[in-house]
Amino acid sequence: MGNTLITVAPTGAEVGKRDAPALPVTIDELVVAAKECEALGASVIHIHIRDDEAKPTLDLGRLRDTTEAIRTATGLIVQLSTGGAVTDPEEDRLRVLEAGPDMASCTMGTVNFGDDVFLNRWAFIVDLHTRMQDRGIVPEYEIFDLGHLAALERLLNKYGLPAGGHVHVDFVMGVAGGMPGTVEALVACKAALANLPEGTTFSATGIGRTTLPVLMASLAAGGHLRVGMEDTITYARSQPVESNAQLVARAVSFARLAQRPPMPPADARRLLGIARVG
Ligand code: KMH
Ligand code: ZN
Repeated sequence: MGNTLITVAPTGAEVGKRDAPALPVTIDELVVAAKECEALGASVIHIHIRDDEAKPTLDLGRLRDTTEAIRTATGLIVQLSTGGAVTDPEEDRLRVLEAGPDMASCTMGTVNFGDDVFLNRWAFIVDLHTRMQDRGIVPEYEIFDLGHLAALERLLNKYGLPAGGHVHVDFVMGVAGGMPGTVEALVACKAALANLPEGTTFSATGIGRTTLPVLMASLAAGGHLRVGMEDTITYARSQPVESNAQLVARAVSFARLAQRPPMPPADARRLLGIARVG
């Protein structure tokens, strides 16, 4: 087992600034969080942006400005979310790629998402995948359920490998409507990777109280980690998360205990097949 790639997902589209005042919602706040998390050992940042009212937006200008600001301030790999919020139309989600990130997320199927539906039609997935191939943007395939891995196998068989040639997936576990955040579910997902190209890597994140079991299971299974306030705003019972750095610091200590210390961004670029040097 190699070193651990740590992704920070600092903001997301669902948590309100009022519910979590430490949530980074402005570009300046995102830059501060990114620098702190990089210094601790994160190598990838999964970005959702907010508007002036701290509401989720996919405004292209702001996405470009954010990408540039993070690149100026850090060596982190910039991964923009094409998932956005459940209310975002497909054309806005596709336009995210025009901001020119190193990576972008690509969710591999529709899933119930709390009381909502996170819609990812097959034709939309194909469009995202092929546009990323054309633009040299490396996807992170988001897997909310076991069947999403079968969809990924079908996608790669029909449309070929992603930009960079390496396949990296992220198990997003514990969403109400998706797979549970359990060791058993993670092991089932890992077993299904046997149907994907050799060398496929995975990270995992557990939403809410599944954060810790998923983190420990992923480390034990040779996987990588995603943590951040997109996925959890409670550090421990009755203890709100103080910052994204606090979550990254905890992930780093677990990774070190597992003797799989954090992977620097340059190594992460090589692993993921990202051509651009940070
Ligand atoms: N906000 C969720 C509806 C992604 O970033 O690609 C979708 C999401 C996945 O967060
Ligand atoms: Zn996201």
